[in-house]
Amino acid sequence: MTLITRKFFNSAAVLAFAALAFGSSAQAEGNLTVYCSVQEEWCQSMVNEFQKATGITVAMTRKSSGETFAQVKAESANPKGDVWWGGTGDPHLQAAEEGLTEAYESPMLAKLHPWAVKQHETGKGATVGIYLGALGYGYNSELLEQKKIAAPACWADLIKPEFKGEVQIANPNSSGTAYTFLATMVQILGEEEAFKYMKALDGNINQYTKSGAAPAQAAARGETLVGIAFQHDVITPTITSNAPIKNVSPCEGTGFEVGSMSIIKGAPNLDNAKKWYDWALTPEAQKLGAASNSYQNPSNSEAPIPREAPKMADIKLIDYDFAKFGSSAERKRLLSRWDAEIGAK
Ligand code: S7P
Repeated sequence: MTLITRKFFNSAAVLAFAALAFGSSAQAEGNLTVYCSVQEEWCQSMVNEFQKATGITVAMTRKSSGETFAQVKAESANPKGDVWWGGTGDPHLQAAEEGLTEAYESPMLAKLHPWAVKQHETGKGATVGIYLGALGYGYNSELLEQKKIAAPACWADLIKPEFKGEVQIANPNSSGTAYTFLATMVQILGEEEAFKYMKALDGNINQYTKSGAAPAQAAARGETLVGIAFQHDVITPTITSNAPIKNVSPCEGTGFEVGSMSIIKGAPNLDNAKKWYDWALTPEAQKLGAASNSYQNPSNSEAPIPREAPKMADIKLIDYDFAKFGSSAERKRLLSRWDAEIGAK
């Protein structure tokens, strides 16, 4: 063997050893398709860091929770996605009940807060909690002053005549945020009163958006006075661009989400899906939320709660019934009623 050939074989052996020992990202480790339902910046950062950590190549699509549920269902005969990461817990529970997602017992479960494990149990192992966030709304304080309207503090304020054309929310079919709002009002007021409230609110709505966070962003830009959204989405524009948007925790109390993750049944890359699942439950991965300006409470008990995050202990949270409002029958029924009485008008 010449010196050059020997050198080549030596360095090849070193490289092979390094790849085995450290899971070198230089080596192709296969692929993974992730359906992501949080904000694009956080989705991208998760993908980049996972690729660096594992060498697995990730194809990611960002869509709202209701839209992703519909896509996973539509593709169920020939699944294209491996993991659905993020988005409100109700449609993840519906997917679990309808057999669209796969049960998985991650070794990381032992590290999670009880509310995240409860989501896993409710979904019979086919989903898990990854973050917690409370619903609320934001108003643009400059517009409020210009329009000389008293600051709203309750859900009831949003149906007052002075808010006509001033409120924005997403459509609950596409958006997990807006479905959380619908289910929250049903739990606070009872179903009949809740639908009366939704009709009255409809008179004040200027636009039903596709994405749940869009109304908060629009309020921050002054395109609507009020945007109903998760409180962590309301505070982001103040932090990133000092926008004049004030966060409201409604006086009657409010619902919340257990943002979730599920492995898609029939995932073409099941082993890599499990690798993503385990990694996404580590404190290191969960810190990427706040680093990407998303301020939910993470599910790993060793992951820090971002100091900017709305304080859950200060919010009057209802005892949201995830088993009921995440069930297939209830979600379908409430959305059909909303379509018939509000959306179809
Ligand atoms: O922006 C983050 C977040 O609020 O978005 C998720 C949401 O379901 C996706 O938006 P849609 O309402 O459009 O479905 C939440 O889970 C998450 O906290």
